Amino acid sequence: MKIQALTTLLFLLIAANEAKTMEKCELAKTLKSHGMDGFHGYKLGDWVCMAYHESRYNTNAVGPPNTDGSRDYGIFQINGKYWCADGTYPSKNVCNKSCSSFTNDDITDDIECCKRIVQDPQKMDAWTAWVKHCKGKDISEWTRGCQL
Ligand SMILES: *[C@@H]1O[C@H](CO)[C@@H](O)[C@H](O)[C@H]1NC(C)=O
Ligand SMILES: [Ca+2]
Repeated sequence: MKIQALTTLLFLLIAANEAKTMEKCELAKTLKSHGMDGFHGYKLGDWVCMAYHESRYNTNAVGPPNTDGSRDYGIFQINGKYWCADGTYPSKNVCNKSCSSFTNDDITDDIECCKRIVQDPQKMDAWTAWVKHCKGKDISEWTRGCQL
C-alpha cells in the first residue's frame, strides 16, 4: 500500500510538472477568444509568431537568467522584474501576478498581462524574439490552416 501511494504521488508530481505544449491553431483560437485579434494594432499571427520564438508554445517555459538576473516566464516569456513577481527579485509586478501563474496550462492570465504589456510605448518591441523573427515579416503562416 505504501509503495503504491508513493508511486501514485510520484506520478502526480510528474504529471503536474509535465510541459504542456500548445498547438499553433489552439493558441491562435485561444488568443482570438480573448480579443487579441487586432488588439492595439497587432494580428493573431504576431502573437503566435512571438510565442513560438519565445517558448516554442511551451506553457511551462522558464527562461535562463537575463543579463540583469531576472527570468522570463511561460508561453509568452513574461519578465519577472517588471510584470510579475517571482520572489527572487524586487519586481514592479505591473500585472500584479506571481510569475508561477504564467507557467501553468491556463494562459488566460498570461494573455491579460500581455494586454497590459502592449499598452506601454514600446508595445510588442518588448519581445526581442518578436522583433527579430516576426516584426515587419509576412506573419500569415502563423494562422494558416487554422479555423478561426
Ligand atoms: C492584486 O491581486 C490581488 C489578488 O491576487 C488582489 O487582492 C489585489 O487587489 C490586486 N491589486 C491590484 C492593485 O490590483
Ligand atoms: Ca497562467
